[in-house]
Amino acid sequence: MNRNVSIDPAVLKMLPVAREEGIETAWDRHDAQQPQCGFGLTGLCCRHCLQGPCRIDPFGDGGPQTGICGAGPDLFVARNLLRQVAAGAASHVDHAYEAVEALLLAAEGKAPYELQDSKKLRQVAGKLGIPTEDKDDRSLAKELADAIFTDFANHSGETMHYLTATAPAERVETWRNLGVLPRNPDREIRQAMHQTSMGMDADPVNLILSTVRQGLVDGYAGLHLATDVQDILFGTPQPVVTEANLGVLKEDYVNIIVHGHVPLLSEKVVEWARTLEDEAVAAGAKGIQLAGICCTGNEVLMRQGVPPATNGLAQELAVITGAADAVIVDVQCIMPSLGPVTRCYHTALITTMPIVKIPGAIHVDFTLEKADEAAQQIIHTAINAYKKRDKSRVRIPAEKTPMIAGFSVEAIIGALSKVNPENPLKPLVDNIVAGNILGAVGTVGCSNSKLPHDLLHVEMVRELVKENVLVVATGCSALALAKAGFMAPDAAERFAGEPLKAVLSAVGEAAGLGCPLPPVLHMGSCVDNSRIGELVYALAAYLNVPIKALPVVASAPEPMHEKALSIGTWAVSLGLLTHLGVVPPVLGGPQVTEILTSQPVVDLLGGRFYVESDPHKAVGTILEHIRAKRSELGI
Ligand code: BF8
Ligand code: SF4
Repeated sequence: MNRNVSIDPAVLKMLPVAREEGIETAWDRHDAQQPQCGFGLTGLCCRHCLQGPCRIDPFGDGGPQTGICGAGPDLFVARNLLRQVAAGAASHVDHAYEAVEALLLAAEGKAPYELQDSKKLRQVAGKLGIPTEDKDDRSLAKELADAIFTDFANHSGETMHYLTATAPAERVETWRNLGVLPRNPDREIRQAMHQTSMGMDADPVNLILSTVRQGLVDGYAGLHLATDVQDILFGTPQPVVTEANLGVLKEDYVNIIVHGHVPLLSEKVVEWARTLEDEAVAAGAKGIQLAGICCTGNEVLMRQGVPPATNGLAQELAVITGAADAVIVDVQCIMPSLGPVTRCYHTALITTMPIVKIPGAIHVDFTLEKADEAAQQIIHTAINAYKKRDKSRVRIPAEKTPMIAGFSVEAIIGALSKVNPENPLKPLVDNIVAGNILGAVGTVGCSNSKLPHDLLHVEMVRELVKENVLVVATGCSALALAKAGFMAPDAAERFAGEPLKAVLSAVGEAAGLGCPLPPVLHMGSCVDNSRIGELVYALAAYLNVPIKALPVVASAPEPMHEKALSIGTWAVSLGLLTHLGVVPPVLGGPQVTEILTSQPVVDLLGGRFYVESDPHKAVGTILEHIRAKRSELGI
């Protein structure tokens, strides 16, 4: 493993420890996979029926050009892509569905969750047209949950209500004209599986339109829905100060790591860790140190100030510190390798969901009704594991970086309203018009073993903020940027161009933050890309232009998960230039690649995909796009 694997100093310290301990990591397994299969990489492998696998020769030099059924390269690629995007959407929709179930049970008093944000409850109910006056929170929450469930039961053929209630009218019209509006999220995901099975759709263009529809399913029945409901249940984030990276683990504490995506469990773990701290002290520890990995980590970071241990690709290293007493996982982005790696240590790996079991893990059945019992059992298991910790194997790297998170749209508007109470967006827009803020980029998504870990996130953002581009971040991208110091109190001073720095200082001071706003605002987990959406809708509405006219770009510098593809598809469908630093498996289909990355999709949706793995070139194109949009707007 001689390549540049990561720029995170904690990772670079931990990898030799892993080697010393004889433990394989994702980077070792990445190397063992080389060279990866060219058919798979280009999307030219089909296993959609038992006559296959069929493969198409990507170079056209004599090998087969169709599968056994006659499917050609663009059809292979379009079908595979639709399945991937549908899988990404399914992940987010399943997540959101559980949050709505929790909302309903909380409203009925059948599950131990509060409705923490009455204002958000009323706002979300209001957008769905539910009258809110003279209703207590519980009955309104029940009505809201029922109204949301009607989308999932919708057999009318009408568009999903949550989408029309949330998305800008201009977008809804565009999508209506293309015939891509989703009806019932479950029905659309089912149909995508049907449409891509053997002997079905043979038209790559029609399959791409269905892919766009899946992007909308993800955006509205996944991202927006999950964020809205989670804010109602757990509160809308406000700025919190903490630290990021493996150094947040503490030698003399019971270290409990929450990992996965859905805060229904992790919020309870945080609550009970605080309540049962005395038991940890009785076991000889100084207390309980909580830490997060991946997006459930982001959820409890945003609302509870729990420090993130690291991002997805480095998850095994948190265990290899020898100091993780329990790793509690719910769903998504959980490497199966955590089973064998935790078995090398005293670490209790605790699975909690019926659809995520890992051989060797302790399974604590998490149900909404008995959430408190499950969380208590988990904390007890962690404290017991702590008692078995081998102190001689503890190797916590010192790295940790101060950070500010918690920038929901409400928090951003709250800070701006200290500058202009009547019209909070005005200072932001005025500074964009004046060029103090050149534009905005949302950096989102994962880390990917194909690239040096964190490098693209960090190098791109370093250049962007120097060029006075305001960055908003979510997911593992946000965690990479936090670790690298872009969310620290001194980040504006260290990284931002002078005009941007002046704006961030003025807002930070007015908002009483005690420091400038960081040039990278942490907006939350991957479902919280909905928050970036809300901000973009608000800017477009303020300027009275379509989203595609804004000097705004989306970027997933190191995408890994299928969810990154479905979020990216949603971003393109909003009208945004959407950068990917890793090429998805589409290059084997020239027509599909052309449609997704060039004028045809710009004509239809206003946005397009743009793939570039060189961070400097990517920033060049992004800045060019932002400047072009500015000049089209006449600013
Ligand atoms: O939902 S960024 S590796 S943790 S998929 Fe997973 Fe990717 Fe991280 Fe968050 Ni998002
Ligand atoms: Fe081959 Fe067609 Fe079956 Fe795919 S669906 S495996 S291309 S025969």
